Amino acid sequence: MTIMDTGIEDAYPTRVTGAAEPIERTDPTVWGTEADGPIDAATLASHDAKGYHIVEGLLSPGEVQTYWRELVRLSGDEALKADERVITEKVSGEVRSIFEVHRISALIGELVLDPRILDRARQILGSEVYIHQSRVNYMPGFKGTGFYWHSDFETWHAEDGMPKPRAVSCSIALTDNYPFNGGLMVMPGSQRTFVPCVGQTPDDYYKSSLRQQDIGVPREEDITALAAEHGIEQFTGPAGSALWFDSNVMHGSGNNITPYPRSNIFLVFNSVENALTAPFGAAKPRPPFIASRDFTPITR
Ligand code: 6CS
Ligand code: FE
Repeated sequence: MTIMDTGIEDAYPTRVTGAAEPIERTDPTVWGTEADGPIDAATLASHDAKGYHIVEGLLSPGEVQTYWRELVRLSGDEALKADERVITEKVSGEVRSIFEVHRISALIGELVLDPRILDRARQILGSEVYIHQSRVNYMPGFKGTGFYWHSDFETWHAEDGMPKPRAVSCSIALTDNYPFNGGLMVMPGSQRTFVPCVGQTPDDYYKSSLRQQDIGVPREEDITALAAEHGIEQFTGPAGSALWFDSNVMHGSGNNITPYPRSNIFLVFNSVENALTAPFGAAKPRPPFIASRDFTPITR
């Protein structure tokens, strides 16, 4: 256990030099109960065990069309392209992600307040919640590049100062997610193991890591061990379905060389009882458009 200069105990030391063994997670995956929201007991138990669950048809086909048109509008907005919140693909220069999209787009901002989404987040996290990060990942056809294996919490802990894995992501598919067009792969149950990553965090690392992450990725031997223990499942499903996944579940996606984009909206909810402190593995925190420091609970 390392005591940070802030005096906060670090239960999940990472960005270490030299080898570091995986750590058993000491925090729950599900913090609320069946009585706290719309998720039934069986689904809650499944999320607790696997670290994720899927909601088919979270958005209606009409809503999918509305949000897809919004994504097309955003990616075609030339003025927005100059904004630091827009991340382009390393090779093709096409739009890869747009961060803080719930503030940029009023329409997407409405999703944050939608009870079908907000009430699930509160139930899983067992508290009031706020948006830690929102983004659109476009994963365009032919040229969309994936995201190597990683735990979101490892980065949010090291670079944003998130104390515990008490955050959950809602990934809403706005295009059909097939096995072959860069669909998200997850290791069921892997959220219960924290895999420290080797390597010091470079200054302003986010300026490159959001295009291609090299630091803060697990060693191949750790990925191999996790895959052997948990297997790999893939989130596939029609546009409108949503994947809710724990901040520490090991996940990644391949490149997309098909003509079919795999575009998802990601809303990341953090518990207001898990507010960011000083980074646990970086010299200074990342900017608020990547890791919000407004911990005001979302209220409808
Ligand atoms: O660094 C981050 O916050 C982002 N990186 C990845 C690969 N997933 C989570 C998040 O969007
Ligand atoms: Fe991720």
